[in-house]
Amino acid sequence: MTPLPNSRINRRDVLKSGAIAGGTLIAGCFDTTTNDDASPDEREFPEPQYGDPDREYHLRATESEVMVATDDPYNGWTYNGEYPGPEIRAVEGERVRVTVENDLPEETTIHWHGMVLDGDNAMDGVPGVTQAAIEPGEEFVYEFDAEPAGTHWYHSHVGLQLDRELLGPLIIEERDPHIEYDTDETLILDEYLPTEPRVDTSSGNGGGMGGMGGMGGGGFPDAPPAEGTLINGRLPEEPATIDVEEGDQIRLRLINAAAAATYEIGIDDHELTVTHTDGPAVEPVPVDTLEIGPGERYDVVVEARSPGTWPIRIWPVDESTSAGRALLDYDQSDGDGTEGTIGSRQLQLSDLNAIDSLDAYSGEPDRTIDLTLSGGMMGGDGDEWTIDGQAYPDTDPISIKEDEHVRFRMVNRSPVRHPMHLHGHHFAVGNALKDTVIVPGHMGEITIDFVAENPGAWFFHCHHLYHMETGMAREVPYEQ
Ligand SMILES: [Cu+2]
Repeated sequence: MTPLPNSRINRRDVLKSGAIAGGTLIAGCFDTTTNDDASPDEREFPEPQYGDPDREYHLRATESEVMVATDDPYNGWTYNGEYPGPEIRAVEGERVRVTVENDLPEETTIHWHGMVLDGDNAMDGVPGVTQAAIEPGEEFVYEFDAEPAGTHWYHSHVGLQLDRELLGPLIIEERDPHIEYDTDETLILDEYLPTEPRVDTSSGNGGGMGGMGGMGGGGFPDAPPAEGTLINGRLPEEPATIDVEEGDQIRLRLINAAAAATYEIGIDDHELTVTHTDGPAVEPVPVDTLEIGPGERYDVVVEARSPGTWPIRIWPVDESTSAGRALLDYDQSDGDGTEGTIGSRQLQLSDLNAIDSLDAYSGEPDRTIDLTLSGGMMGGDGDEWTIDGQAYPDTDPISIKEDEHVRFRMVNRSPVRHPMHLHGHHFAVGNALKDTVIVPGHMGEITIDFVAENPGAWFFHCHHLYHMETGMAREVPYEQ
């Protein structure tokens, strides 16, 4: 099934008109797991497979009050009334079952970000692609193998729900870690947005679109301005505290759950030794700071060798939003805050070297796909973010075949970062294995390589929620 030129199916128009498009045209665009004659509503989804789970969890998506600082509650949407949502934790290789109950006023799904879901495409949580969304009052049972190990997370994959606090940590413990540590703590980084999330086309906030010819003047879809930065759901006035003892090695699991912000993180007077990215292990590399984009995860080990109460600082890159803060609080400390300095060694992608072999990704690929990341002003309606000029859902699929070595060569013709995420696979980028990677703005180029070894219909998209929502996404189906 080669994509047919000039035969893009406008699914939005199909929906609008209520018409069912002709079978042959649809067959050219949708993958083989779907019904050839189906409108999106009638599409067939992969069949869920259930086994004998080792762990069971229950998540209820519900409207609830969120408290990020004393006396400052707002109405958000949460899992089980908690923000961040309850931790789901399992050991590598276990089978995990999560029953999701939808108590929201609209439909929802959950995506298990970082799980490759080998053979479990039906559990990927992409509405209209891998399942029909869960209607209000209904539930869906997800089940998956805890693979690969590492720091992952789960979140809603419907509309802008991620930015209403529908997210939580998903931690898969390694059976045989390549590093030693005494304790592990998860830090979830997020924007403080106490209002209903809406696509902002007013200002081009968050990246300075004005610098690009023809793209100034506002109107580019972006996130609404955040009112602060949260670490584990706390504003800096009442920060989350990590208790440590002198001499401990603390593994910090960093998850950027923000809808839009890329953050830089550093700890006063402490070094960060980077040990994992997006789950997979890397050769330990000491730095002072690192940048983490939406959807990305980094694990770092911090040696507690400087007693006191130190700020863990998170500051948004390229945005005027105020910084977030947590505390590293030593046992013997009197609790008074101490301030120090943060060095200038910033982690680079080229510093990352995967522990696992990258042999499968070496050599010439079987299929190379060039993808241009851009915005609608370059040729579309002006209110879209695009991949090769197309805005989802009015897009051709990127079809691949089982067992192929596939290469995506991305170039970013916009001035802002795009954290690109591929579902169902980890990919090699440089010498690392990741599932989300920032493509820098201003003609930044990133090449990823992956092996097509997990048949299904997968999603590939920018993890800036407002870029995804306004078009920067594609389906990646396996041809038969
Ligand atoms: Cu983007």
